[in-house]
Amino acid sequence: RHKFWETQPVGQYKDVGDFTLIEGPIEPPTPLSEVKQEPYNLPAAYEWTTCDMDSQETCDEVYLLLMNNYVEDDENMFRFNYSKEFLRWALRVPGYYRSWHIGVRAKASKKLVAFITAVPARIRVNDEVVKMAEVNFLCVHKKLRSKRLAPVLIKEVTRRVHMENIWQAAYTAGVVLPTPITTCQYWHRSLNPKKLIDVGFSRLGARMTMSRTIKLYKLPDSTVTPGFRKMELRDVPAVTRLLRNYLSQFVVAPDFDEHDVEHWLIPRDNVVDSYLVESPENHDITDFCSFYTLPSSILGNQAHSTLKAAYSYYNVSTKTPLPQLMNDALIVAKQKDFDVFNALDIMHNESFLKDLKFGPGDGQLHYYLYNYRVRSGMKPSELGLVLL
Ligand code: NHW
Ligand code: EN5
Repeated sequence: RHKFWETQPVGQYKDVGDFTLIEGPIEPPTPLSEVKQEPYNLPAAYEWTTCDMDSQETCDEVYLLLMNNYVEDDENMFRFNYSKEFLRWALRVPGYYRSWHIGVRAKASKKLVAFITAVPARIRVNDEVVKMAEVNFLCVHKKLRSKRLAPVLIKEVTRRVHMENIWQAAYTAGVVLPTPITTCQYWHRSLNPKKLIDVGFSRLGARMTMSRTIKLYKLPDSTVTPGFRKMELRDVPAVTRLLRNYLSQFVVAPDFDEHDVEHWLIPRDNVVDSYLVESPENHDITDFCSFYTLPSSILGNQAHSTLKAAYSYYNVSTKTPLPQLMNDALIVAKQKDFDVFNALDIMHNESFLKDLKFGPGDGQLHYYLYNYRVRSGMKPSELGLVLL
C-alpha cells in the first residue's frame, strides 16, 4: 500500500493497538560517519539547490512555487497562500540550518520545481524532551506529480537532518500516512459570512437568510476583558513561564524557552498576533492568546481573489475563562479584517469551539512523528503542538 513509507522508521499499521511496544525511538542513531555524504540522486534533468531565505530573489521563487502548487482543499476551491514574510518567520527560526531549506531546480531553465524544509525544535513527548526537525512545505510542481519525487525529497531532508545529529521529526498532513499519532478536526468561525458564502467557503444554513446569518456572527466592536493588550518584548519572560506551565500538561508539546517565545510569539504584522491579559490590580500576566495569518487564494472567483484566514496558535487561560479570551481574539481578528478564524480541536480548544459558533470543517489534520513511537490512542486534546 505504501511502497515508500513501509521502508521508513514510522509506526506501521500492523503495530496500531499493540500496547507491548514501548515509547521512544524506533531505531537507534547511526554513527555520523555512516550518514551518506552525497545527496540522493534526482532524475537527470533536475538538481538540488539550497534555498537562501535571506535572498529576496529566492524567497520570491519559493513564494511563487507554493502560491501555485501547495495545499488545496478536497474540492480544489482554495489554495494556501503563505506570505513571504510568513515563510521567512517560519524558516529562519532560532538555530535554523540553511541546508534544511531544500529546493529542486530544472537544470535547463533553473526554475524551482520542488521544495521541502525542516527547522529544529525541542519537542517533549511525555517526560522526554527530544531534539527534532519540524518538516513542512513539501511541494512538487503540479506538472511533476506522481513521479515519486516526494520520497526523494523526504530522504534528502532526512539525510541533512541526520548530518546535524538529529534523528526524530514531527510533521502534519491532510492525508493519511503510516501512522498518525492523532487526527484533528478543523473548525471554522465565520467573521465575514457574506464573503464566505459568496466564495463557496461556507453555505447558508437551512432556514437561514443572509441577514440572519450576518446577525448570528456579529461581534462587539471592542474587546471586553480588562487589561487585554498586545504582547510586547518586555512580556517574553512572563509569557514563557505561563506557556511552559500550560504546555506541561500535554502528551506532546514544544519545549519553548525565552528565545523561542520571542521568535514565535512576538507580534509581526500580517504574520502572527499575540495578546495577553495584564491584571489591572497587580500587573500579573494571567492569560495569553495568539493566531497566525495564512490567507488562501480563491480559485476561480470573479469577485474575490483571497480569503483572509486567522489560525488559532497558542492560548493559555489562568484567570479569564478561555471562551471569553478567545471571543476577544475573534474581536481583534474581525477588527483586522480577517474573513474566518480557524482552530483545531487540540489542547483545550473544545471548551470554546461550540459556544463561540465555530463549525466543523471538511478537513482533518493528521499529526506524525518520524522515528519515535508514542502510546497509540492519543486524543487531539492531549496534543499541545501547533505546526504552521
Ligand atoms: S503536508 C503538505 C504537503 N504538500 C502538499 O500537499 C502540496 C501539494 N501536493 C504536492 O506538492 C505538510 C505533492 O502532491 C506532494 C507529493 C509533494 C505532497 N507527506 O512524488 P510522489 C508537509 O509539508 C507520499 C508525506 O509520486 P506527489 C509535511 C505518498 O504517500 N508523504 O507523489 C511533509 C507516497 O508514498 P507511499 C507524502 O503527489 C512531511 C509518495 O509520497 C505526502 O507527486 C514529509 C508519492 O510520491 C505528504 N504530505 O508528491 C515527511 N503526500 O509510501 C517528513 C504524499 O504511500 C518525514 N506522500 O507510496 C520526516 C523527515 C525528516 C526525518 C529526520 C530524522
Ligand atoms: C499543515 N501545515 O481542507 C498543512 N481545509 O476544514 C497541511 N474547509 O478550509 C495540511 N471543500 O470546511 C492541510 N468550510 C490540510 C487542510 C487542507 C485545506 C482544507 C479545510 C479545513 C477547509 C472549508 C472550505 C471547504 C470548501 C470545500 C470548510 C465550512 C465552513 C463552515 C463555516 C460556518 C460553520 C460551519 C463550517
